[in-house]
Amino acid sequence: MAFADEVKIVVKAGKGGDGLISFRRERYVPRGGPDGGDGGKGGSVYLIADHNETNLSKFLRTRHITAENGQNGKNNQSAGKSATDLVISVPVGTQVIKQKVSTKGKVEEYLLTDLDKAGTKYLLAKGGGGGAGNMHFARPSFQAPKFADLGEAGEELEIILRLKIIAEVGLIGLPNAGKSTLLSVISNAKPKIADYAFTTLIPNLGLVDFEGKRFLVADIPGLVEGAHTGKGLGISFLKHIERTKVLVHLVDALSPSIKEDFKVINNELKKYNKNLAKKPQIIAINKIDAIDEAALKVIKKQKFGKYPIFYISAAAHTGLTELLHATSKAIQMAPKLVGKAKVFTLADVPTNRFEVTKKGKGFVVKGDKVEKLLAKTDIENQQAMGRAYSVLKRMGVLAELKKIGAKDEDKVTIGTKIIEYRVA
Ligand SMILES: Nc1nc2c(ncn2[C@@H]2O[C@H](COP(=O)(O)OP(=O)(O)OP(=O)(O)O)[C@@H](O)[C@H]2O)c(=O)[nH]1
Ligand SMILES: [Mg+2]
Repeated sequence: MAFADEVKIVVKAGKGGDGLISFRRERYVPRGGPDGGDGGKGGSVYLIADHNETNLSKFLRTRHITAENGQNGKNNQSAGKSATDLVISVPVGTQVIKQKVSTKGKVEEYLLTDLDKAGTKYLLAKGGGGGAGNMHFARPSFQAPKFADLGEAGEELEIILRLKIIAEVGLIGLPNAGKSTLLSVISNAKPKIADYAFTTLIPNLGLVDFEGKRFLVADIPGLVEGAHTGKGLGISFLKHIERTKVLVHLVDALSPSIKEDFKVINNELKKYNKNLAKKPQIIAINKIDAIDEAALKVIKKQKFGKYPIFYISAAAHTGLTELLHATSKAIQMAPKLVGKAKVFTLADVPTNRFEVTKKGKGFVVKGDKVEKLLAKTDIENQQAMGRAYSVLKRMGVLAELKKIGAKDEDKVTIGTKIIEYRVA
């Protein structure tokens, strides 16, 4: 089963349909008025947090997400059809991140949203508005407008989706301790179980329904001594316990070194992030069905610091009610996770900003997005320029130019192109 907790995707919202240039044709009416309808809206792209999604692997196949364009306006004053919006479900805990590479090559990250609650919807890329048809432009003095507005381009961006699973409980322990077995017994998850290490290769999620309380448990596989240096499955999955409230630490009762096993895992946690090691932990010594009374007695003499301990058999379902009870209680007692990351809007990301300056008699506008816009605009084509001006207006470029003194027909340099300032 594929698993992905970080993907880079390209999202393109639909273009608005163009307004139509058309004139009524009726019998006995030689020159009908303009009847070109408006273009429909382009489809927007939304993300929605959904508990049924467990990871981001579906984006490995579809890295490009494109919403449909709105239809062009029709004659007889009919509007073109608007495109349907795309609503894409992602796991709860998906963060939307915009990366910006600075001129020195440093990657800066801007968190745009954290979809940390099921049902939360986020507008990722807005569809373009439809252009107005020529029916709107008739005036008593101007009865045959032979132009219409073009549809707006849809927003387009490259974005990182990064999943930090949100589960109340993280299930940790050495390989083969019985984590998957326990998860399969207490939750709706059906993970693979086998008598060898590294059976589980991806974090499994299970929903527990216990005494009227429901909570998510994440099985974090592949932790071994040296995980922080890349051994086992490394620490790539440890980020998925950062947002858990309680850790259930499974220890194999058949191991000759129970206490060592326990320390190994906690050391790895500490080395990854001190705060992980500070999370409330509940110890569950598993497989007690497979040892005799005397051995159990010896085990029970061992202390594990301040942590509460339960002696269970996941396979024989022994001691599970007590364990779940303590876990459920610990979730309620757990401190609220603090330190919410600062959330930015796309406008905060430098790529989308621009700078205007005065230079000699003219002006200069700098900024990736503005320069890209002009690069793809045929400045000899009036209509294309019309669109460019409307985008420049929407971005606030024209207003900024005006502020620093730009007047009609002043020269404005944007990238390699020189255009004229036009009153917004
Ligand atoms: N006797 C006994 N065996 C158990 C118990 N729980 C799990 N096992 C066995 O221990 C082995 C490992 O169980 P898993 O649940 O796959 O262990 P895991 O911790 O998920 O292992 P990895 O996915 O490899 O990290 C399997 O053969 C299970 O049948 C138990 O309570 N008693
Ligand atoms: Mg497993």
